[in-house]
Amino acid sequence: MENRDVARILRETAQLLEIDGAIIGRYRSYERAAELIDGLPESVASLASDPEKLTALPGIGDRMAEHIQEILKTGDYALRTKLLKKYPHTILDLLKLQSLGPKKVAVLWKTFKAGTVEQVEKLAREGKLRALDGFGEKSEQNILKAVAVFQKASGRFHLDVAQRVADEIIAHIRTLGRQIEDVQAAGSLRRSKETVGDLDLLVTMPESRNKPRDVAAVSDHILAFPAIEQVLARGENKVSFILSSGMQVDVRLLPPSEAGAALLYFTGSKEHNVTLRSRALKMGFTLNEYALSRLKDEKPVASRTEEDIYRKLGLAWIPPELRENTGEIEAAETGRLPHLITVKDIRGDLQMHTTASDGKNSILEMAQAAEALGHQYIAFTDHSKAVTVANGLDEKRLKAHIQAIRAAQKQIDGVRLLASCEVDILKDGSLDMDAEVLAELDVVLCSIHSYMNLDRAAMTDRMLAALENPYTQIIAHPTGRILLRREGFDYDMELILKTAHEHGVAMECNSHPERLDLRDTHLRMAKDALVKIVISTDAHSTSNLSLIEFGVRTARRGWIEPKDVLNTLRCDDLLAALRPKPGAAGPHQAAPARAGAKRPAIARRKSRQ
Ligand code: DGT
Ligand code: CA
Ligand code: CA
Ligand code: ZN
Repeated sequence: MENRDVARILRETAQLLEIDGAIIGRYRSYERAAELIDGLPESVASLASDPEKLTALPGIGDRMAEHIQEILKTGDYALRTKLLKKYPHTILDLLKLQSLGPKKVAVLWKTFKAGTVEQVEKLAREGKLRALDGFGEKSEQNILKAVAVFQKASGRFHLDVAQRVADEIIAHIRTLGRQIEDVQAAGSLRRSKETVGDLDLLVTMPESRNKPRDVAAVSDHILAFPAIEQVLARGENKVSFILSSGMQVDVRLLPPSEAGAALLYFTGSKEHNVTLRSRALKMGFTLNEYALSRLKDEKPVASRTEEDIYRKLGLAWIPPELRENTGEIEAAETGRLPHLITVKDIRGDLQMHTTASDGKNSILEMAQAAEALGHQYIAFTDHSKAVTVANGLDEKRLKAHIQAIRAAQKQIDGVRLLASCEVDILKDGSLDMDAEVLAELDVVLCSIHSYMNLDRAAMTDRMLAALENPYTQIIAHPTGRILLRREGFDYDMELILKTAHEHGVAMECNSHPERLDLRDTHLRMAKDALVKIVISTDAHSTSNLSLIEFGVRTARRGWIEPKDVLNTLRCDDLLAALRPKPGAAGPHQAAPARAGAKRPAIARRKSRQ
């Protein structure tokens, strides 16, 4: 059990006790224990194996130590379970509403048995709260406002949205000019997590401008950002607010001497930080958001840059995307950190749509936009006929489309145009296109768009059948998830990856911010299974072509290196590395004569590099 789980159980017990009307001292002791355990550098589970170590912690007496042992042993706490028989778990959400403390929550429960945000919202709307003791018309209004903020703020945001908002706020803060030294994003955004809960921004103030007056001026400016709905906190070194979109933003103001320690701390992840802190302790240091310091005399030894701190801990600097405590610290210690892929390594885009199916732009428009981005090749992957809502192509229309792609190639020479199709994988795993037409394509991409709720066994069989089809070269958005909306398919990922490797089928990392599929952890599994990756945009318009950034950032979280990714290769090498088509000679088929013919424009591009 992790510290935070133990802390959560203790904290919830404290909150439930407070609602239940327990005496102050009683719930405070749970609250304090929760706080202590949350900030503990070592695992409370391992501490607890020696009971004396537990009671040696400040504020933990014999009784609390017993409670903690119970939680570690049973995974829960009897008093909490008992209180949850009396109150629904959702009552804890009410405490998150600004303007509702435990006393008022208790009144709402006693009077109306109201235990959810929705129930309280309804009561406030109907004007039923104003008559209660301690409430009034004004508090009804405040509750409705707080409910709106809660509903929006309880959500998470797609990575691209968070990045865009962060860029806007950072640009706003930068207009302060020399009043600040630097401003950057930390938190899950810097780690490129697929969704972001809130923004954590760090503003470094110049050494000479650290007086309260300067801090106040900077805070004033930050809080003048237009879209602010509610200011949550305004202190000496932090301002916090909620935007009208519901996104919360925490901005920390710091001196340059602490910038590295703060960046490290607020980038997280929490799990990475916890492990770093126990490493520091073992080496005779303490690590917090201000500095890495010597344990014996509290003398700071590193704080200005992250590199300094990692170095003092005997570690190489760790890219933020890897900071999830999944082996990156060991890798940094032994010089085995991966050389992560960057956007610059990408030479082409292997999934995009045109007006032939559901895209917004023509073949030529997409090609010109891709050329402007510096791509050397792109594959057109319009949908096949089963996807009727996307105006999918049947055999006849696909043949005509292939001809249109060949014709467009005559008008453009900076980028090689590959004929492909996003071929639907039907319910039984067969492909939605005749073999004869599949044979004509330069690349065959396959994906699922129907019967998404098959059970695990059926979905696994369906995927296996698709992989076994000799034409399948790439599986696009392999789990079909839509972030914040739809879970991915349920299938045996390990078996599918093993089979993909056996057949030489590559897996896509779809860059669309609503997909990011394969996801980080699956990408790492794929890499371990020696499955090749393709990072594509699935662009449905020219502007979507720049989404490749988010696929690359997700791939970095999956420890992916350029050598793992097929579209870091030059076009001919890519075509040779794809699964050989039926009838092609040898394990590494020569590119089809048509597509393999060297074009002078490509040769020129190559020689420029
Ligand atoms: P999010 O906002 O849910 O997408 O995820 P994060 O990782 O941005 O989390 P957030 O905003 O709660 O905190 C930002 C970073 O600050 C987090 O990654 C690590 C650090 N941090 C925050 N609270 C704690 C804590 O209680 N203990 C430790 N060790 N680190 C913390
Ligand atoms: Ca955050
Ligand atoms: Ca935060
Ligand atoms: Zn589409």
